[in-house]
Amino acid sequence: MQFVVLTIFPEMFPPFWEHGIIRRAVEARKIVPSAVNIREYAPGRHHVTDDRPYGGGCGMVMKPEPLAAAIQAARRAAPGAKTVLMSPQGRVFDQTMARELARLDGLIFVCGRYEGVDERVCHDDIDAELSIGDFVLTGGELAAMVIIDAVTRLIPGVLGGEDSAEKDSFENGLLEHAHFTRPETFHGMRVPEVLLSGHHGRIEAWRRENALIRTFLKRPELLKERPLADDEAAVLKRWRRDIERIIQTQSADAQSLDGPGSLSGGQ
Ligand code: 4FV
Repeated sequence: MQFVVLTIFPEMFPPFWEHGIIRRAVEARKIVPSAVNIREYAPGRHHVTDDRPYGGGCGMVMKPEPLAAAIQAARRAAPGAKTVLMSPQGRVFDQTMARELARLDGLIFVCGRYEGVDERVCHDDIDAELSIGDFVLTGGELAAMVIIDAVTRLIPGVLGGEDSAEKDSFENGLLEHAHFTRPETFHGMRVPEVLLSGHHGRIEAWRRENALIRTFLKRPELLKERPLADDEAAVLKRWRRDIERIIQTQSADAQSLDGPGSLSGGQ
């Protein structure tokens, strides 16, 4: 998969793709990334890429001509690639979109700076606007890195056997189960016994239940849309029974405590 990043700070990217799994993907030619300086497409001695906003106001806007020329050149270098602008107005990136993008031949990232880019670039040269979240960055570069990272690890063969995307959070709409490694006891906290049992069936059941409870406790909204598998429904029913039993015993104790003849003598 080809990644072409259009930015006025191309030097930000090599440190990113020269480390870890992304570096391995480059060496295995699973991805072919390049960062291009938009200034190279800005005429004149100063290669100006920004100018004051029409209508006044603070900040600067990125000029359309250098961007359009840089995009045309990138499209020649990466035929079939989708051109995406990183902007807070874009569709918010998530794991579902990461899976979609990982199926493409390539992506051309337009990284804005200042107040943003001239709107006419969006009209002619941009296939989609993407956002990594409802907050404002100083530039689109970090957003491009986030997307390159999340997409690259989904390209078949990038993640070795030891770490597979199948078990990812959000992969099956749930958060991932808890992870433990040596030592067995840390700060008095022991690793759940079942994980030491070597009993793969019980371990797998524990991990599914643990993923369900973590999702229920941390991101309950994720469960709302998601159909429940039979074993998950069984787990939730068992919890509900346990919770109801606790409530019953608690209220029974409370009555025994408060009722006539109780310690409090029913005051
Ligand atoms: C952003 C985001 C983002 C807006 C103006 C760059 C900045 C500046 N990009 N997701 N959130 N971009 O804040 O993608 O040009």
